[in-house]
Amino acid sequence: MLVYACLILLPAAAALTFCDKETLLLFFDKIDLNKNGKVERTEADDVAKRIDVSNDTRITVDEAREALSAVEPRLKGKEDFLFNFFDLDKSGDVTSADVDAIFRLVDLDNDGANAKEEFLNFLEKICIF
Ligand SMILES: *[C@@H]1O[C@H](CO)[C@@H](O)[C@H](O)[C@H]1NC(C)=O
Ligand SMILES: [Ca+2]
Ligand SMILES: [Ca+2]
Ligand SMILES: [Ca+2]
Repeated sequence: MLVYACLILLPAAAALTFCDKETLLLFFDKIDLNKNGKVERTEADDVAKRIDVSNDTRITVDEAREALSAVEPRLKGKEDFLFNFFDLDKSGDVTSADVDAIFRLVDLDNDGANAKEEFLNFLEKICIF
């Protein structure tokens, strides 16, 4: 009952999904550029800009395949998983709308940053491991 109550608070786009937790946490640590244990919006936007090779403010799956492993070599081969995970609205590209949605879902204390604990909490709700 409690689990059900949590799930209906999430938008359909963030429905239960298979997750590679190790990859997600590796990526989280990589986006946390100043290593304070939280992903601030500016950090998320900076990393998104690096992956957005064409500079059109949207990340395509081709750009993810091309540029993600430059952010962190160990993410090689995980590009499609990460792309699909973060394309929350399933529009076929990762945009600021997806990043907005992630922050709304993860940043429960509303301080403008996704703390690692908040991120883990989010994964517990939506991931099948
Ligand atoms: C995108 O922006 C970066 C940084 O400003 C620049 O180095 C790069 O050449 C730009 N790429 C394109 C395709 O315009
Ligand atoms: Ca940080
Ligand atoms: Ca999207
Ligand atoms: Ca927070």
